[in-house]
Amino acid sequence: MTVAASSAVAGVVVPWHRAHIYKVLVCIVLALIALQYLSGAIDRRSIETIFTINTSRPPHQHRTLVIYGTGGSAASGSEDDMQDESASNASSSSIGIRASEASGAKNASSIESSAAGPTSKSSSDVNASNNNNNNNNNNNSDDGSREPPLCPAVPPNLVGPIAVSKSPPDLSAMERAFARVKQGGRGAPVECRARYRVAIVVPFRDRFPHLMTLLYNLHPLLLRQQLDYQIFVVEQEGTGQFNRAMLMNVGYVEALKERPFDCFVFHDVDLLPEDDRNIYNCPEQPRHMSVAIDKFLYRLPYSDLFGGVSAMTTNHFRMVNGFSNVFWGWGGEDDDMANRIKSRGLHISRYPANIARYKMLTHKKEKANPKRYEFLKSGKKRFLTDGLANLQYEIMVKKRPKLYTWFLVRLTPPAQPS
Ligand code: NGS
Repeated sequence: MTVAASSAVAGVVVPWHRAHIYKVLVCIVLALIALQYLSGAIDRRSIETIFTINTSRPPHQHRTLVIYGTGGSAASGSEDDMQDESASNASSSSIGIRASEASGAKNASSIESSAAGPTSKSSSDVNASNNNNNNNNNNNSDDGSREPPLCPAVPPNLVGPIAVSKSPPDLSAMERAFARVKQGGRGAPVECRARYRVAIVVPFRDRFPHLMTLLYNLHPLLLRQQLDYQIFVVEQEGTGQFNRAMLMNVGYVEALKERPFDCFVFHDVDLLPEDDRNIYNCPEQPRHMSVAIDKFLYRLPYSDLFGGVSAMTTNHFRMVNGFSNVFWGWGGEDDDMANRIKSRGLHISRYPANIARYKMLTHKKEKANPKRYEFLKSGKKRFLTDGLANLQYEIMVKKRPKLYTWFLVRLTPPAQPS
């Protein structure tokens, strides 16, 4: 309408001018069409969502962040997209704020405003990542009370790179600092309904200082990520060979006895996340999370690595029959899981290496299992029988200190594997 009117006005001037005005109008229309097309294309690509940190921060802390993942329409970007991005962005330095700008102490205080007690949520919410625009209009619960809205796909209080702290305060100070964490190491947002219910399972023995350091770094990050989470520490009793895989299987079984979880993050006690955009949510495909570790100069040692920190949905973990139980001592159990994943037609996904970064705490290396390559080679014929299917253990102690749920477990070695 506006265009037609202005042409008519132009039409009563001189023909020479009219020709020019038409040209200008055609250019404007073409430019508008191009703009519209481009913005649509950006939406469809949806790899990066640019957003500004919560304005409740002091002005000097306002930063614009780029997040890889699922935000608004960005939700339609799959993890595979992210994985593709990781190749092109591995060395990108365009992202986020510097670690020095977000201290551990600041993170701890930002928890206070962003999270508290558990919320209810159906297990189908694991698929919420595929449908992030589906939300919020129908917030009435069965009894008529008003439920909070579904949390945004991109948590609004993320800070990007974080300064890892390797010297946590003593336990009681830490318990006081994390006022929003509930007994047993549970956290969830109060302002919205979490999209994911996530169990964090930490296989453990003999490294209490490492555990404290991990908790000090992990709780604030998980709270900012608006997850409904619980940390389970599964400790192996005795002094025999450590069996990391079996402890993770026990964590899976015991966590599900407490309540339904959409997914599991299996977390070595010595790895500290360096960026809170490394979201601990439920992956469409099994996700290897500790992509870039300082000890390996932030390079992935090999493409099938699934050790360190990894995430799987409850269904996928069940589908692969959990981890193998035959790997006593260091090494091989994660490679066997990678084989299980592939055998089921799944694949390992990853966030970009400039986000999925960790610092490793130093410790004495465990004795490697001399039979690990042999077991790896023969693994395929045990996939159905060795794992959750033949897991045997005894819970010696179960406790709920403030910051985690703790199991002391006696593992029963499975019958001699073939
Ligand atoms: C491989 C191990 C994996 C282990 C990875 C990284 O060699 O279990 O190193 O280990 N595989 C075998 O030994 C067959 S790390 O240096 O991070 O402890 O996860």
